[in-house]
Amino acid sequence: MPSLCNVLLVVPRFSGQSFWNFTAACEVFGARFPAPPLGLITAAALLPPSWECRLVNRNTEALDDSDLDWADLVMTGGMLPQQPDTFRIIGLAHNHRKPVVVGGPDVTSSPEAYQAADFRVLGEAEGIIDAFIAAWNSGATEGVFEAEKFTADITRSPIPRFDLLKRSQYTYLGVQFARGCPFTCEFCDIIELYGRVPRVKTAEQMLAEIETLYDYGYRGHLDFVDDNFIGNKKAVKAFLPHLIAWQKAHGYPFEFSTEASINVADDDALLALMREANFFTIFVGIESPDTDTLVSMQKKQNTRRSLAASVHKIYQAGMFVNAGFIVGFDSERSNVADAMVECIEATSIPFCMVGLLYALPTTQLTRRLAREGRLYPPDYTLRRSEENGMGDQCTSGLNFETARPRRDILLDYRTILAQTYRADAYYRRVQTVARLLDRPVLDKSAGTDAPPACLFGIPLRDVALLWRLVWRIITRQPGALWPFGKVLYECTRRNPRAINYVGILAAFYLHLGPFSRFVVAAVDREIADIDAGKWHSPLVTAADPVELGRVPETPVA
Ligand code: B12
Ligand code: SF4
Repeated sequence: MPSLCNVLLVVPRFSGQSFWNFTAACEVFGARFPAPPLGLITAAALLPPSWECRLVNRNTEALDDSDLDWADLVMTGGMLPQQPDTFRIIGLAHNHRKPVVVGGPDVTSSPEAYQAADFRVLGEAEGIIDAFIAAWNSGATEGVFEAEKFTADITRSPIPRFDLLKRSQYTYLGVQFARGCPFTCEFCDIIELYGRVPRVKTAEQMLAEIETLYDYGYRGHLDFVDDNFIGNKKAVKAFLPHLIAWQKAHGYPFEFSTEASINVADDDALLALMREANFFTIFVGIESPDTDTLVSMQKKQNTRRSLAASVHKIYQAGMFVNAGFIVGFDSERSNVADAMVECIEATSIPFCMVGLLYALPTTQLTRRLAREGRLYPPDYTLRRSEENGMGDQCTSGLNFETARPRRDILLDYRTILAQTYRADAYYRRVQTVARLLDRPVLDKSAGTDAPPACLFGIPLRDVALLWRLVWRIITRQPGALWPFGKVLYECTRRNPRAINYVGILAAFYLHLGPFSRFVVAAVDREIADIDAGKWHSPLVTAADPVELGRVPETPVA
């Protein structure tokens, strides 16, 4: 007889204010949260079909007592900023006497933090979940199950349980083609969690996932959540023609985004394939404009090139670039603020995730800092995020003794944010994108969806979106109305195919403008605390005073 179990999957809340929550942009798109929990719904798909699953996402809805009463087992987990809420969920479940399984990247990186959970499933679930299921079926009430690293065969990964999602809650949905990345950036945990040899799904498997979403009626933005979509170029080039054929056969119902290393710009054939498949944006880790810093963080793929030329080439291939930048590296110089602002201007990237360096658990960086006696205890960040509602490395970074004085780094950081996210500066970059972005003309003739209702030839949905966007700019960001209007007007006349993307970037700014000011205020408070002698390094003890912001000369083991 098949085993029976009611499984309640609970997505923990992300903590506080974050660059990534995009609340105001979600409102424009009529959604509650940007992205769905792909890890949890993939794990759910690996459970026996006879087990019944329900999903509650604490970022979009309430977890009720009745949900917990229904469950035999609660499954939860996620990433570091979700840790505090995962602990809350464990507590709530235990109050209802329900056992809890925690899985996902954070428990994999820091299993010791989750001892309160009854079961911990570490690593990629494809490689280990069967061991947990067998233990549960044989009556086990606790256990730690650890997958062998980087060996999970993702060609056997099932179609995620997209049916568990309330799709209208999200601005976009995600799929995954590859796990792992061939590079070795010192601060990165991807290579420690998913390995350096990218493993990919088969084309049939990917198309089955995409077709499932299509059959559910989903259309629009689909994100390839890959660590580095082009990590295995040969495989991605073999896959893209299938994706293109599928898109053409279905009248291009999806437009894609992903994350890729900057060397994507070196490969014309790859860019052409991505264009034809209808990729419209890529997130690229630029990290620093300083070559020495890039070399010392082992990100050599970003050196020996003009970053601006590479980024503009991607615009001309039809995709706008979002980018990550980091402040706080040991080798950074005192001119970092000017150099980074210049780089952001020169590349004209509107959406820049400028964060403070954060030593994530299980990275080369963390191990080095620990060896050098510079790493702050893990509770440093959690305490800060709990106390101040701070959610990510914008406000909780620098969890180590910095090489340059901490105050100087913070000052540079706030300068970069303040300059980058002024409305005129942001929209100047949007204007360049609007001029350079060469979106393809897509043959949508094979589509079978009924044509959307239109007003003066514009789909009503787009009219409603534009209205919601403009209304919010008028009421919340009046200072951005003129620069936005100017770019929109010029784009309508010179490059109308880029209009949607001007709208998307303006929606992002509804979040990024106020968020940058929130971060600047938080940084100013920390600088004031340092000046007033109120900020203390967690490594400083009364018996062992260390000058603030100075690297100890004798490394502690
Ligand atoms: C897409 C993505 C994002 C997206 C959105 C994700 C979302 N759904 O909301 C965005 C860009 C917003 C984001 C932001 C951040 N992210 Co992120 N993100 C990813 C990425 C690239 C893919 C996530 C994904 O969908 N994976 C696909 C699924 C199938 O894989 P998976 O989650 O690992 O799930 C598998 C197993 O872990 C397991 N599993 C997962 N959950 C559960 C639960 C149970 C019960 C069980 C049994 C098993 C299980 O089963 C799955 C199948 O094997 C991952 C890296 C990666 N490859 O996963 C990083 C990753 C999760 N992010 C990470 C981090 C640090 C962040 C940030 C804090 C900083 C940053 N990188 O910008 C922010 C914080 C966001 C916030 N709001 O505060 C780290 C987490 C490290 C940690 N110790 O927790 C990762 C691992 C890598 C990285 N450095 O970016 N992220
Ligand atoms: S390129 Fe990106 S995913 Fe790859 S190791 Fe570097 S930071 Fe990590």
